[in-house]
Amino acid sequence: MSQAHRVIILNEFILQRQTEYPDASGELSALLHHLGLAAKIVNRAVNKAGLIDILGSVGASNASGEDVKKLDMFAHDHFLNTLTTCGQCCGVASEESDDIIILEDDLSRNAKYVICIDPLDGSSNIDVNVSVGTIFAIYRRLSPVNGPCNQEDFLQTGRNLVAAGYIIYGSSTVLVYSTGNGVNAFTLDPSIGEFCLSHPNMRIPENGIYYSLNESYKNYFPYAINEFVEYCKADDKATKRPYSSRYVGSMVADLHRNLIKGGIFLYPPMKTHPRGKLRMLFECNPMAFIVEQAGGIANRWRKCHIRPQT
Ligand code: P6P
Repeated sequence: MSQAHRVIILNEFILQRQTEYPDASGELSALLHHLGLAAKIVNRAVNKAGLIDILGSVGASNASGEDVKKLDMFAHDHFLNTLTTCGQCCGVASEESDDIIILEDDLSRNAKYVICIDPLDGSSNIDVNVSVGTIFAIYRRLSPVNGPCNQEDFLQTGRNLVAAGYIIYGSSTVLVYSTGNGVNAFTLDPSIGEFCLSHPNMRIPENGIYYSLNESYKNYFPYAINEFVEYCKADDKATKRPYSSRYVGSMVADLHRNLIKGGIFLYPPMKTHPRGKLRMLFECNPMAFIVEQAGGIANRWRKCHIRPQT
């Protein structure tokens, strides 16, 4: 088979990239491999969600006050189980867990990485068969090895990220990640059960037509945001803009589209949420890392200036 058509599977790619770092120990490679393994298990459940008793709510809410779906907890349990047994991280912060999960076994307590994970982002879309995703962020621990990790290990700036990525469970299941040297995406081939390199060295297009935000909050947005949206909608003949609105309500799906087609995704702060809704640890930091690694720009809204609507 010609080199051009040879399939490169995730684990092969991870190991190939590891050779670029002579002093790499292989721990990060093993961690990424195990995330891919857990993703396959969650993917199988997401694809069967309508057939097995896994839809609907567990009747509880998470630390963010969001209704926890059964599939949220399934994803949390499987990613946590994989991360606990792989011995490559000393702790996990999950959006579905109120506290950090400290891994104390001999192997894990010596591991040098911690991971923040949103096991199933966009879960409000699960019951209506819209794409959802897992988001992960990997940091080097600040606490000394051979002891328990602590909160400071997780509360790091996004600039300290060692790696980040997401898995989108949609019409196909795609794992997208970066270790700081570009972004690569792998599409799951169910016939062989492997994530195969499908989008090498992803770059956000210079120009994109999509603007993506939940316009129902228009009356709560900063004035400048509404000005921007009106600019995109301007429809007089002379200045017809080529823009189009797309909003899934699942950050992974909205950002994955923009990564491939170009465009802007916004979740502005609002009068009701002056610091915005998206979680810094589980959504903003990892997704901003991916966007910037793909040549895009990511920005956190510092202050919420609400000018009176004229
Ligand atoms: P809204 C999902 O709950 C999420 O955190 C992101 O994935 C998504 O972009 C956003 O919230 C959707 O929020 O308020 O538009 O439903």
